[in-house]
Amino acid sequence: MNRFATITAAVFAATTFALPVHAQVSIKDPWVRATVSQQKATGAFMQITSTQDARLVEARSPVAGVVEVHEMTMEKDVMKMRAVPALDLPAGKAVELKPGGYHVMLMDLRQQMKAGDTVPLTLVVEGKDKKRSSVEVKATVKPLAAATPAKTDHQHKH
Ligand SMILES: [Cu+2]
Repeated sequence: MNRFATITAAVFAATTFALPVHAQVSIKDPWVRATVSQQKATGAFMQITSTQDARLVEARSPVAGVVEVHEMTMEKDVMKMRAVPALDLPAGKAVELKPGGYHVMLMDLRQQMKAGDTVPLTLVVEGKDKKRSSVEVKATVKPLAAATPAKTDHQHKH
């Protein structure tokens, strides 16, 4: 019991104090979009703030075979996603990963993402000195409906 409590505390501490010497990275509101059964991919979203200039260079999760940092853009009314090699985290600026923009793409899912579940993510952040640190994140799975970005035009019934 005590031992478990200690481990839990260590995990939470890591979320904020992963880079005590170089930069501190904090993660706000991490969440994962719920999936339906057989769905093989989904996105993880959050706000990342680093105290010093850094870059998000890698993400991992035990629930997915492949994890990439993606950027979503609109090209001629078509949503396109592409993997980015790194996401800049300018000092003191909250970088938002959200539907329709940057996201952590979870692919080759090993299980269904059910609302209310907690998904562990590991973010690898590289400082200016090229030193890498990992940040442990616990993301909450949110239901599909709530997670869908507002597109009222498309949802109106005429
Ligand atoms: Cu994607």
